[in-house]
Amino acid sequence: MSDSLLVETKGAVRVLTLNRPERLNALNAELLAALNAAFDDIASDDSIRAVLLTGAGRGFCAGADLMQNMGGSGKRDLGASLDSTYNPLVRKMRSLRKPIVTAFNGVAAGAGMNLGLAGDIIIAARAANFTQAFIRIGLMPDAGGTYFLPRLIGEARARALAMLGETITATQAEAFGLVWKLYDDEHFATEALALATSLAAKPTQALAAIKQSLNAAATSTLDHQLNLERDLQRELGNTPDFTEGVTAFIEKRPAVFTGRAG
Ligand code: LHQ
Repeated sequence: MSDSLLVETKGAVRVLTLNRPERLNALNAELLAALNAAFDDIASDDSIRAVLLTGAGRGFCAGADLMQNMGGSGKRDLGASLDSTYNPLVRKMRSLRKPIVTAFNGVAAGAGMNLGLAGDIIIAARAANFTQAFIRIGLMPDAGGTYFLPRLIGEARARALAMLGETITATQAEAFGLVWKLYDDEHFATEALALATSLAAKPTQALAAIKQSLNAAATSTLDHQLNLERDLQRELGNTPDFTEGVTAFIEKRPAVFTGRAG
C-alpha cells in the first residue's frame, strides 16, 4: 500500500484518490505502480462494481513528475516508461468490466488529463482546468491523448489543444464535450460519489457490454458493431439482472440488480 494513492471502498465503489497534493498529484513511479496494482485488484474483486478516480487537494493530476529523473541532458527512454507503466494502466482502465467515473476536481495536465480521459463518465468541478502541457516541454500527448481527444472533442479542437498547449476552463471543457457534467466545487465530492454509487447499483454485465462495444466502435464498422451487439445482447439475455429487470417492470417495483454474470 502506498501513501501516494488512497484506496477506499464505499459500498460497492472503489475510490482511488491520487494523493501527492504538494506536487498537484504528479505521477511518479510509486503512484503509477500503485494505480496499476489498484486496477488489477478491482478487476479481480466481484464485490466492486464501480470505480471513482479523483485527486486530493487543488489538483487532479499534473502529469508525469518532472522532478523525478527527468532533468539533465543524459540519454533517456521515455518510451520505456510508457510501455511499463502508463500504457498498461490505460489498457486496464479501458478494458475493465466495470464503469470508471473520473472526477476532475482541479487542474489536469499532460498525462494526468489523458489518464482521466480513459475513464467512462468524466465529470469536473468548476475549479478544474485542462492542458495538454506536453508541447510546453517539447513532448507530444501520450497516455492515449491522441486517441481520446479527437474522438471526444473532434479533430480541430484536438489538434489545437495538443499543438498550442493552451489551458481550457471547466466551462470550455463542458462546451467541447470533454466532460459529461460540471458541478459546483463545494458539492463536487458528494456528487461524484453519488454518481459512482448509482453506477454500482446498475446491471454490471450490461455496463461491461456497453463499455466493450463503445470501445470497439471507435475503430470499427457498422457491420462489426451489429454483430458485436448481437453477441453481447445474447449473453445479457441470460443474466439474472435481465430477469430481474423485466420482472420488476411487470411487478411495477424498482429492480434490484446484483451485477452477476450467471
Ligand atoms: C509538479 C508538476 C509536475 C512535478 C506541478 N511534476 N511537480 C512525460 C515523461 C515521461 C513519460 C511519460 O509521459 C510523460 C507525460 C507527461 O505528462 S508530460 C507533461 C508533464 N506535466 C507538465 O508539463 C505540467 C507541469 N506543471 C505545470 O505546468 C503547472 O504546475 C500546472 C499548469 C499543472 C499548474 O500550475 P499552477 O496551478 O500555477 O501550480 P504550480 O505550477 O505552482 O505547481 C504547484 C506545485 O506542484 C509546484 O511545486 P512548488 O514546490 O513550487 O510549490 C510545482 O513544481 C509542482 N508541480 N506539476 N508535473
